[in-house]
Amino acid sequence: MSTQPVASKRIVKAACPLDCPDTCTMLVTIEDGVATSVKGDPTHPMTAGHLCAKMNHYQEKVYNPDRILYPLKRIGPKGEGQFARITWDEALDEIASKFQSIISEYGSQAILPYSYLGTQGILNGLTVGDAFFHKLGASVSERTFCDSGATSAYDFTLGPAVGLDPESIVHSKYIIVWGANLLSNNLHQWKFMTEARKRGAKIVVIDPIHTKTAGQADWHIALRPGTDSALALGMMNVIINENLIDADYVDNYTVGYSELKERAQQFPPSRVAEITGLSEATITQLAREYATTQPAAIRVGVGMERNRNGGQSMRAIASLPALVGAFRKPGGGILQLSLYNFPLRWDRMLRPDMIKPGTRVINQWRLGKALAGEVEGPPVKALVVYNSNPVVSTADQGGVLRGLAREDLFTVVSEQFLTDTARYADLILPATSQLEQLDIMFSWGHHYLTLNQPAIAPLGEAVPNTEMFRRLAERMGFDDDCFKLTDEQMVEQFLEWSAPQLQGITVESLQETGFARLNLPHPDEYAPFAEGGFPTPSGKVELYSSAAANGNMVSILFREGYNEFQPGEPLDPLPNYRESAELQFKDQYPLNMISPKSHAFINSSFGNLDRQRRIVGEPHIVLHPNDAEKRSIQDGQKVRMFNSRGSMEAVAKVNETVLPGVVVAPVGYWSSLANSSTSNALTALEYADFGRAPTFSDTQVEVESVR
Ligand SMILES: Nc1nc2c(c(=O)[nH]1)N[C@H]1C(S)=C(S)[C@@H](COP(=O)(O)OP(=O)(O)OC[C@H]3O[C@@H](n4cnc5c(=O)[nH]c(N)nc54)[C@H](O)[C@@H]3O)O[C@H]1N2
Ligand SMILES: Nc1nc2c(c(=O)[nH]1)N[C@H]1C(S)=C(S)[C@@H](COP(=O)(O)OP(=O)(O)OC[C@H]3O[C@@H](n4cnc5c(=O)[nH]c(N)nc54)[C@H](O)[C@@H]3O)O[C@H]1N2
Ligand code: SF4
Ligand SMILES: [Mo]
Repeated sequence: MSTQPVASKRIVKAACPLDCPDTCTMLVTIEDGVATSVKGDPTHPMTAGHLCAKMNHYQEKVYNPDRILYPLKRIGPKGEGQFARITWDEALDEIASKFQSIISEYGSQAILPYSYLGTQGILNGLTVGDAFFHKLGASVSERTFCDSGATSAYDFTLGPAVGLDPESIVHSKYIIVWGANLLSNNLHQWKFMTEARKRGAKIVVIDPIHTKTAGQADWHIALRPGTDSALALGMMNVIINENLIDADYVDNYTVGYSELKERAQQFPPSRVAEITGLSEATITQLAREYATTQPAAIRVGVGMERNRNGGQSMRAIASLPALVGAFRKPGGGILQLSLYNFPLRWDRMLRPDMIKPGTRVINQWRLGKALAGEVEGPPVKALVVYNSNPVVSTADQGGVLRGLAREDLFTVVSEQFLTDTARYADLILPATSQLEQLDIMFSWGHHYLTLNQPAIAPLGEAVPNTEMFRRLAERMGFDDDCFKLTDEQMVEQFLEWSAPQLQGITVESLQETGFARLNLPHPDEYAPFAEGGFPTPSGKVELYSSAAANGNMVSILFREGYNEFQPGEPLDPLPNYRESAELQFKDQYPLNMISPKSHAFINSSFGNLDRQRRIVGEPHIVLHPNDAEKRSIQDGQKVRMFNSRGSMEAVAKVNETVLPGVVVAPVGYWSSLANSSTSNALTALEYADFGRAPTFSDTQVEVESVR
């Protein structure tokens, strides 16, 4: 009798690594050492057994034959994608010797790191590498291209505070989804809203596009992009003049009501209708329903911050709940980033104490300018990119590509795939996927801490970002303790910096359960601001912000562990609306381009994978039939979209999901696969009003057919 080997099968608890608010808990099936399926954990209250179109078949991405699994050195011209395998030792030697010669000739600030959230683990995400570059004396990379304006505005108004537990939204009676496309970008929030609807709530979506989410709402309000602050001020005008305010809440828990009241008088529905393109009746009805249907919830996305009014829009929207007393009950208030409730010691992770005094700061949105030498200080001679694909995700694509093509620039890219950016690298270092690494994850869309346990051994010679920096630090001779910590020690250390929210959560307990709710009140009882107590200087909602009157701010999340105030840049202390400066180009470029997220990509990640490309379809832009007709453009036709900054080609989709005058160019397509530039070849470079946020929705363009 022969014995058949028994196939080994086990399930590993892991966490989705993507820059998505949902941070799902994943169950990875391992058969004979191979990951054969990745599914959502049914016991996680948000994940509830389902992942999304991006992660459902994650094992296909992990084992994709295009994965970069070994260090590579460029052997052809920059950008052509010809590389040869080398050893880790050779790669590290070359990096160390290039760094040393650049430092001796130009100084250490000639080295520029560039990273974001390809993975958002506490170990391998936003903070990894900062200590290394600070020790090296490299230029500091300022990461403000996602949510920094809205977060700074939120801090000014409510303090770095979470207004709502995402799960408590089941208790809301009125829900406004404001500039967020939940069904694509924050899928697991939706079921709490539909549960609220079953219990009688109305769901309103405010978005210039008739998105999937707008299609499922009870009411879609399609306003012109960049006019949200005017709409919110118009709502205030109605709420105040019709005496729908919660006077008791306003008296006790806000400052600056009389100033705000005066400002709101400048925004009667008639004026707001002209600015937003909405009818007066819509503005009035929205204000009345919102004020009188309590508890009311507002879920803000990042979508509405990306214009020159982004910060003031957030100030105005964040002021609404206090005016109507929405914070009084669970399910009432506002939700931006639940992240604030995680006891993240940014200072300990980002190590701003290691920055050499006087080191220059280069904002990531200006990478093209920095590479062209249009910054103060020494030229950028070395660029190290990890967790990011700036050719697709940053403005001034033409400038970035010209910079990356510079023969005298030494570029190192740590990647899983040969992205549009990696094609320009001199050296590529192979990065592990989430299944191959240990991490611990916060969330910006719920209150659960998740442990990502490694499910398989690293493929080829890929390493986690943490290991890459351990190797680089060793090669550069850095011997501070922080460069020697193992991943396991980093997880332990994170849990040891314990704050009340983490009490009772241990590595062992997380290994067992995969995730744990922070020690916070149950969502059914979660109303932390029922009686004020906001973490602002006054302890109240700052309708008038004295801090804003004194200067601008870049919030702690984006600025090396501290809130940076800029006293020289006073802001309007009251919410306001200004017309987009880009409208000066309206005659030549009459259409307003917005570039939202794609359903099956996450930023540019997955942009090279067949399964997701089939879902998203070929590179396209969406035009309103009136605008298409004026330009004799038919649905399905190839078009060129252009402005003074650049141009791209794509297929036109002509339909009424967009407003007349607006054109939609979803982000995430790879130039190398699209055979064309992509939306960031055209986007505006100016900063928004708050937090040096980008203004890429303030982009005027023209479209013509390609024959
Ligand atoms: N026009 C326009 N521009 C935008 C946006 C927009 O909506 N429109 N959105 C902005 C926003 S909100 C954001 S957050 C940014 C996002 O910009 P990025 O953070 O640059 O996002 P991605 O383009 O997805 O690039 C992430 C890269 O990291 C790689 N990666 C994944 N995991 C790892 C890992 O563990 N290690 C290493 N070394 N690499 C890894 C992935 O393969 C991928 O190539 O884009 C911004 N730019
Ligand atoms: N599938 C998928 N999910 C993602 C991502 C992805 O790339 N793909 N990216 C992740 C990241 S990094 C982020 S930051 C989040 C972003 O999540 P969201 O904020 O939901 O992202 P967007 O799709 O950029 O914008 C949301 C909506 O805002 C609308 N919008 C644009 N301009 C305005 C405006 O001026 N006012 C109003 N009211 N609405 C406006 C857009 O039409 C869009 O439908 O999603 C995360 N999740
Ligand atoms: S991308 Fe978001 S929704 Fe999809 S599995 Fe990851 S965390 Fe969940
Ligand atoms: Mo983002």
